[in-house]
Amino acid sequence: MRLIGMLDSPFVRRVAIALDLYHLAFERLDWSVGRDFTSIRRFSPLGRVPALVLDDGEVLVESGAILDHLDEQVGPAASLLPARGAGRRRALQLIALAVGAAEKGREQIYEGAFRPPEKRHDPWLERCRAQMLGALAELDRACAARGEAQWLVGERMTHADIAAAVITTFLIDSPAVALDAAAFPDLRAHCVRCESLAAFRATHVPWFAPEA
Ligand SMILES: N[C@@H](CCC(=O)N[C@@H](CS)C(=O)NCC(=O)O)C(=O)O
Repeated sequence: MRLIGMLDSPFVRRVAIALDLYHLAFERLDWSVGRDFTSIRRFSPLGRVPALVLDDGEVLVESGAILDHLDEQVGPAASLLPARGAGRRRALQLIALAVGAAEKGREQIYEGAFRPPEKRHDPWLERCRAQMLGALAELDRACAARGEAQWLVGERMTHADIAAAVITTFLIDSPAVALDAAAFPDLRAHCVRCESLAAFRATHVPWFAPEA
């Protein structure tokens, strides 16, 4: 398997962490969405990462769809997503909030990276920031509400824990967003704890600014 995309993308990173935790061998193509746009589009017509190229050449895109395939490969006992019921719904809800917050952060980053400064549209940036902060506040509440429990859903780490942690790191690291994580103390504590684990440490890279 080949995973296309750089690890400063939280979408790529959550797939890389799951591959590691699942002990699935893969090669990573460290392609930038700016510099390597043409190469990425040879595999993914959207020109987005992550894309996962399977051994038979099939290409999967969108982190959630890629993880769905990996979960199926490892089976329900090892899967990082509950198989059914309230736990699955809760995990998917938290993942949607985390991925949505990262997408709203991404919009703020791309405004500076891809649009000329004189065309910067502040109302759009403010809207994205408000949406991102709303989702983060909900994730912070979820982290607070679990009390003494180690993980956000059930007794084991799920994709929700991974997504919440990596998007928080992404939003803190990106200079265009520069999230003040002190505003979300329980989410920040969750992030710090996850980032201390080996699979997270192995995939944390310095911020790499996208270029047009
Ligand atoms: N919802 C998508 C988001 C993927 C995404 O936005 N990736 C960014 C990199 S952080 C990208 O490819 N951006 C290039 C572009 O959209 O032009 C996922 O979960 O995979």
